[in-house]
Amino acid sequence: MSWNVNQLLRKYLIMGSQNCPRDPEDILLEAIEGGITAFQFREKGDGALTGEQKIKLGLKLRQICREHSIPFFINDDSELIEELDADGIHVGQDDIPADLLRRQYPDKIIGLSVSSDAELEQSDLSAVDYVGAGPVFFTWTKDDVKPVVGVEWIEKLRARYPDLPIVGIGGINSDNAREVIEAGAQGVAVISAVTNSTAIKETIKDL
Ligand code: 3NM
Repeated sequence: MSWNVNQLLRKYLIMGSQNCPRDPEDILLEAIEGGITAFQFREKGDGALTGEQKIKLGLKLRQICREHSIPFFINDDSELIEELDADGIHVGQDDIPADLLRRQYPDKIIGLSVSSDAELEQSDLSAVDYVGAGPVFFTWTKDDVKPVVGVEWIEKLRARYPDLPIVGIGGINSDNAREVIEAGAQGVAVISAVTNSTAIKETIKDL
C-alpha cells in the first residue's frame, strides 16, 4: 500500500500500553472511529511492556490498523519493522541512523525527530519522509523530553524547507492544535490528549 505522507500526518496518534488508562485496543478503535490518520506503537518508558508481551500487543494493534487501512508505525525499535510488518518507523536522533534505515527499508515511511538547529545540521533529511518537531508545548508524557521549542521551531523549519512534511508533537490538544498547523505543520502527533480523553471521538474531531 502506498501512503500520502502529508495526509497521514494530519492526526497522528502515538501510544503504548503505558499511556493507556484502559484497554489499548479499545482506545485505538475509538480513535480510528474518531478519524486518526496514522498510528505509532510506542511501547516505551515507565511501565512499558517488553519482549513477548510487547510483540503480542503490537500484533493486535497492527491488525486493527490493517483492518481499517490506517498506516502503522513503530517507534525506534527497527527489529519490529518486519515482525509487525510496519508501514513505517519513527526514530530519534540517538536511534539507528535514518540513512541506514533507508538503505535497509527503501519502501518504508521513515520519520525523524528534529528539535534544534544542532540536530538539524546532523540530520540527513534526504533519507526521511517526514520530521517530528517538538516538544512544541510542555508535556509530562515523555521523561527525557527536550526543551520546549514552541511553534516558532515549526515556522523556522517550514521557512527553510518549504516542501518538508512536518508533524508537531508535545503537549498538543484540541485547544492549541490550530497554532501548530498555522505555523506550517501538516499535522499533529498526540498521546495524552487522546489516551486520557473520556470522549476520544470528539477529541479527535476537535483536533
Ligand atoms: N516525543 P503528549 S514529545 C513522544 O518532542 C514524544 O519529540 C516528543 O506526548 C518530542 O502528546 C512526546 O502527551 C510526548 O504531550 C508527546
